[in-house]
Amino acid sequence: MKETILVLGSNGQIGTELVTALREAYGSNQVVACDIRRPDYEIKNAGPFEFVNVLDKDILKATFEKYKPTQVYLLAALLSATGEQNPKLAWDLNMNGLLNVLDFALAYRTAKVYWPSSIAAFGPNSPKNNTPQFCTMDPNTVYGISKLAGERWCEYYHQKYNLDVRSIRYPGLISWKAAPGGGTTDYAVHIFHDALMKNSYNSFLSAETELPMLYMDDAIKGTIELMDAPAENITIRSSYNLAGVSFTPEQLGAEIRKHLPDFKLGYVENDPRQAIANSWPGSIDDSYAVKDWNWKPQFDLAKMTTEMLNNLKK
Ligand code: AKB
Repeated sequence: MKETILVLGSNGQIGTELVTALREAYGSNQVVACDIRRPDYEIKNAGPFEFVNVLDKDILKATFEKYKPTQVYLLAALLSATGEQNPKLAWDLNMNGLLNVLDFALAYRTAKVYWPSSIAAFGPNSPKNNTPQFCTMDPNTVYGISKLAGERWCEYYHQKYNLDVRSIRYPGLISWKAAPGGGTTDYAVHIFHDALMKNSYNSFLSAETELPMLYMDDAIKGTIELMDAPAENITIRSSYNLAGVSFTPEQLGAEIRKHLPDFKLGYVENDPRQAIANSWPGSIDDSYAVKDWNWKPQFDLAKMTTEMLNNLKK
């Protein structure tokens, strides 16, 4: 069957690379990039683009009507740090955007829906190390609350209406092609840019703050592998834990110093993102993803650091 794929929120950190990967796999014209703004970068394998605000039901409906998508990826969201600056907007976009898409996916018989959750769905009373798939989840950011609620809605639509919705709890995502947009893990991208430009960086998270992270190539690979897995293998319909590599700012700084020996890493105190990071896991148990769809990341800290520096240098 010929696939037609909508990527909603295509201009963001994930969308930018996911659209390219999906166009390579399915053909440029089969993947419709949708966002509230035109992309300001040159898209490789350019294909169709639509202006879509996921909160505008008329436009969203018209887009489903026009393309009758077989797969939809909903990536439009406000992240953890930006969400705290505008909690009501974060709730509205993250929650109502999801419900609108789930409803149109049902109405237009979309075969598969992808929606990302996050490690932000965990909270201060979740186990910190090797955080399991099932445990106490008490997020204390609006973003985290919306992700946990969204997970419950995804499972609900699957159980009640048999909608094939799939999801991953992304850790911090590290990429060089598109900038991250307002998250707590963004330091791990900014550090590479500043290392190359200024040979120094001031981290807004403290030296010993360990967080789970994933290189973007692995995130895209995992996302497409999950979407390609046979439906009967998918045992988690809320959202899968996914691990890549866990590190602290200090460990990342030491790795960068292997390439740039004079790199200086300083720390900014009292940044509000520290409290958010403190409420999140340090590392993740992703055994369900390993068992259900053979998840295996390709990038460790050393390989990721080399790739980031080499690509940003170009
Ligand atoms: C954020 O920091 O808000 C995101 C996330 C972990 O979901 N990168």
